[in-house]
Amino acid sequence: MSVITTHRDGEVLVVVSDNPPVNALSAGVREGLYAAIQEANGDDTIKAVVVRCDGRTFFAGADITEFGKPTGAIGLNPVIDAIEDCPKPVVAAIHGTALGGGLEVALGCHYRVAVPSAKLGLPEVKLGLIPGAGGTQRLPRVVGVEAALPMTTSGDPILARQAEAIGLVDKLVSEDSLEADAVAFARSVIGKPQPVSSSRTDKIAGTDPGVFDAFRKANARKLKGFDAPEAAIKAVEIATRYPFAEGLQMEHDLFQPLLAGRQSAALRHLFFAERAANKIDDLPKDTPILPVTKVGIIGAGTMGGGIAMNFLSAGFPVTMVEREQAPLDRGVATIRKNYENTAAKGRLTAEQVEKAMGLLTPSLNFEDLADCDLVIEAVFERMDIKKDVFGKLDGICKPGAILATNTSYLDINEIATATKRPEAVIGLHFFSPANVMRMLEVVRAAKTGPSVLATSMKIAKTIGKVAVVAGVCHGFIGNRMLAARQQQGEALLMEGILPARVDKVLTDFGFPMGPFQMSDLAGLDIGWTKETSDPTRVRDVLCERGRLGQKTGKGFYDYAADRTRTPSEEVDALILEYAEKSGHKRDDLSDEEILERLLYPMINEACLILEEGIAQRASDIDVMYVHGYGWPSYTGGPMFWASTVGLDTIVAGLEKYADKWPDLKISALLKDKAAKGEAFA
Ligand code: T1G
Repeated sequence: MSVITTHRDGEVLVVVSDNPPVNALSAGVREGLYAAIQEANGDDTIKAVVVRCDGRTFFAGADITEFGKPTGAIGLNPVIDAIEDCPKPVVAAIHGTALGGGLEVALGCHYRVAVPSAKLGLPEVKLGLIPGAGGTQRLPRVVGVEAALPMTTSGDPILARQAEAIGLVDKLVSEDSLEADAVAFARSVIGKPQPVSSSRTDKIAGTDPGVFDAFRKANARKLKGFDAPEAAIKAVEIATRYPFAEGLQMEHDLFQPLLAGRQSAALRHLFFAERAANKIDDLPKDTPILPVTKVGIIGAGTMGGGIAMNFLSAGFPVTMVEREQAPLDRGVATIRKNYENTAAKGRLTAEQVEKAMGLLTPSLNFEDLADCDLVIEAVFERMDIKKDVFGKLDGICKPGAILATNTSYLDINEIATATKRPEAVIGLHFFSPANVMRMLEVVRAAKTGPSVLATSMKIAKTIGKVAVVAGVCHGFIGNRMLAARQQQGEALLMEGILPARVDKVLTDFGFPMGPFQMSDLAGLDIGWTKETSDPTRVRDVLCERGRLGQKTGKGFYDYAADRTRTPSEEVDALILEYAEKSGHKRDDLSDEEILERLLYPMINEACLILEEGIAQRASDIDVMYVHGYGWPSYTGGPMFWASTVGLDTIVAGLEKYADKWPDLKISALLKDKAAKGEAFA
């Protein structure tokens, strides 16, 4: 059965693609589209053409699985040229997502109609690419530079209504009669002069050449380190300065090096890694999913409130429980403030804010959690407190309820012993700020039931999270690897390497912040108490001096009222004093050596995590670090990056610095793969 079929509706030829799951523009689709246009050209009884897709979406782009594997089939550019050159009006009928090559096909069409729920975008930059089939040349000609620049450089799709407003969509049609409405629209334009995107100049004439540098400056922070967005800006500028044919060639010349480059390999790796992370090897596909309609959150603090927002935004009623009225009121007010801030940026309507807030039921009474299908606790990170909470939940919650802990490192097997239903207990480790960070570490305990696990993974996707499954150990996957980096960070202090230098090495690598900026943000006193303070550790001494981080205006750094940070003379002097006293040889380390000291132990810890079966696969660890800890996505994540460095180089580095981490055990898996010249990706 061909993936492309055609049928007539009177004088209109309807071309239909049926290439699940997302109508990717694979070889058969391209060949079929081309043949359909030839059919239209050769039959005088055909006066117009409609192109649409069966299934859940319009073409969602080129077939990423075909990249690097020449298919011998016709390319996308000639297909789009054939559409555009067709002497009869061709109408794209869009539902779902018209993305990448899919939107480029639609731009080759003379008209575009869409259902209101459709989205349109050029997400190629998210794969380290730019549109490679004329998108950077046609889009500005249709919508202008001001709209084309953000679409091509962010890769974020726009809603059909927004697309109609900028002229990308000609008409919004009914959700229930897309084909019929598209055919009617096609009939209405028969015989009229048909717009050809590549020939239009009205939207780009007189473009101010300064707009491109202004856009670069305004987006410098967001685009830092990525190659593709700069290429996209260049390509859009080319569209305003060169004839279409030349521009198309120049777009190709910008596209090819990106396709062959490491950043695109890394980002394509992450694209498939994110989807692989959803798959749990030992969980049958038909594992029953438990019903979740009502959610309970215990704790209205930063984490509890942020977690609650995920469910409120997804339309779940949430009961949020605190012990006292004041923190409960603060928690509710913070949720409202966060929503109103988002609305002020135009990303939510006032009605949506009220709808979300209307789903929230604040409470001081644990009993109000009795009818929740999922309860998530976000109370203090102390085992005794967690076990007390789970003991209460065990007695209150209905049978079949999922009892989740947001702990970031505590032993969930032990927490489960506080209940008579360990099969209902699971870890849902959100990352702060929980309403923003996409990562969700789903921690399966020894007795977590299969349906509880499967339901948690489904819920993660429903609330827009990227989920990675972890086993139980101290710190699970993410924080266990982070501890390895933090330990080395502190060791570097003892060698007289100051916080600002350590942090800069990591921000230059591409992290949003380094270990000491992170400590100041999270608070130095996590896990610290006066009674157990260790005067030989810089962090403990800072806590003793009340330097707890941003929240006290000083930590490793000093902070102004607007939270801008400056190195602290007091702290730097203390560090140098400790370095002297500690007797550590004060090496004059290069930035490269500092980077190796910080990252190589993380790779080793990741390999130990894989050996112990705490993580299912190496690519899960890449997904975890990119979405949970800001590891620069254009390097592919820690395991992909380590593979590009060379696992033998990593092992040699670990051995070279062996005296710096006396208790380090080099992973047998890492050594074995290094010896065999293998990689993780
Ligand atoms: N090619 C091949 N497979 C794809 C694919 C694609 N473009 N998009 C999705 N899949 C697979 C995916 O791996 C998964 O497989 C299944 O479809 C469902 O995907 C020339 C060069 C469309 C919004 O970047 O954003 O066009 O795991 O789980 O959550 O200029 O898929 O089931 O085996 O993500 O409903 C540009 C990428 C390509 C769009 C649907 N297009 N896709 O999300 O399902 S480059 C993209 C998405 C290009 C041109 C350039 C999303 C989605 P499996 P899913 P979803």
